[in-house]
Amino acid sequence: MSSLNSVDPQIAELIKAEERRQADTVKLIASENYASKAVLEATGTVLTNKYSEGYPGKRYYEGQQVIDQIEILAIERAKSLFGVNHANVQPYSGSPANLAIYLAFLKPGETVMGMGLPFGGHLTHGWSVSATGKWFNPVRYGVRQDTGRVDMDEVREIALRERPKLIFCGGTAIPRTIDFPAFAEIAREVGAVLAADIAHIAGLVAGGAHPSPVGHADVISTTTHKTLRGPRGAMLMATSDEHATALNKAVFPGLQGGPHNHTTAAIAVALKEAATDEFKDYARQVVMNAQALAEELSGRGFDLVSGGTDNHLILFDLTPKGIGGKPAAQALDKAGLETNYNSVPFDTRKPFDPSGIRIGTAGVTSRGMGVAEMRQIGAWIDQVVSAVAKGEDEAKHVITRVHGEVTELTSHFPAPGL
Ligand code: DSN
Repeated sequence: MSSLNSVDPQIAELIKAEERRQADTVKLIASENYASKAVLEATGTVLTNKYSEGYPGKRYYEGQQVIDQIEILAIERAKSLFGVNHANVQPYSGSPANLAIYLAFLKPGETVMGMGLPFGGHLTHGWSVSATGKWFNPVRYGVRQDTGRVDMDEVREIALRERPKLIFCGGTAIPRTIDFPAFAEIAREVGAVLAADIAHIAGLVAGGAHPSPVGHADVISTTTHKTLRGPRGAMLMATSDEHATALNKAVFPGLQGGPHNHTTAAIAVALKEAATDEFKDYARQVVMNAQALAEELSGRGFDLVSGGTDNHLILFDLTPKGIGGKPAAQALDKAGLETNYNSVPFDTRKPFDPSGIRIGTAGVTSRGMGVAEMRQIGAWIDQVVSAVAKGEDEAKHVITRVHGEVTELTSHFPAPGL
């Protein structure tokens, strides 16, 4: 970063500080990962200088000789990796990608059915504070209180009653396998478009560690930076020409201007990496690690939503531990264990001070950590949470000790890209 160091040493120092923080921390945020050095290099290039409104072969600016090739490579790699006929790699991130689905298939005021945010859905699946909840008519499904899992009979009942034009499956805090065939059957029965939001599990789908929505969902939306381990970005995929045309028009000119070509190139790189056998092993290990960590936490008295996990994600309710999710997450962060506080289904507390914590194993698995390290991390989470529930003095001592142990562990597992 020699130029950055001399032009803007303040920003250069802050970037270095963030890199050190990422290196020394156990990243347990379920939606984050470490992009490879190759992905990072592609994002920091002259591609950022170019405007390319339109699509390959049909642009509104000249000078697309190289950009077209890059975007075509990204599209072809997405199609081959996920087994779809069409891919749009231009959405700036997950929320714009999902908004494009609305623009493609719904008129304002029409009905969308999605999982409620506190049950694990996403804001853009029709939650009230989102444009998607304000401009459309949202109806919601959740999970059963006794199992913590989606009840497909209930989903069908709501769909038959409300007749949504669009159904979203998938979300941001779902620890269990998404039943794409069952959602597809319901969508067909009520004549709705089925959108599978696989943002969290895209890497697992690509690596064969979660069933694919292809052949079931009409459209698939994903971010590219979670388990897929690419740059911040998103993609929309479809099998039929008709859906693909509608999505393309919705992304551009419907919602966006020029695509971020540096991101497109980095997406292409990440898709190439995700097509390797090594990535398949990674995806399998992410799930094995999550299951080991879930078992450790469960054995230590943590109340896991749905009792465990099938994917990379674990959501737990701290009510039995006598502490809220927020103070627990803040204490864990001080100890070098990075998580996020999160609502749990049927939460009685507010979203900014909820009962739960959400964690995931995508990042730690990218660093090469395995089951033994997951058991250690589970023990640290328990020690910090139990200490902070007892009071500040006890917590200080434990946080200092765990922080030292975390730094020692992370020094043996260098993170990709750092
Ligand atoms: N922020 C993402 C997540 O953490 O799941 C969703 O937008």
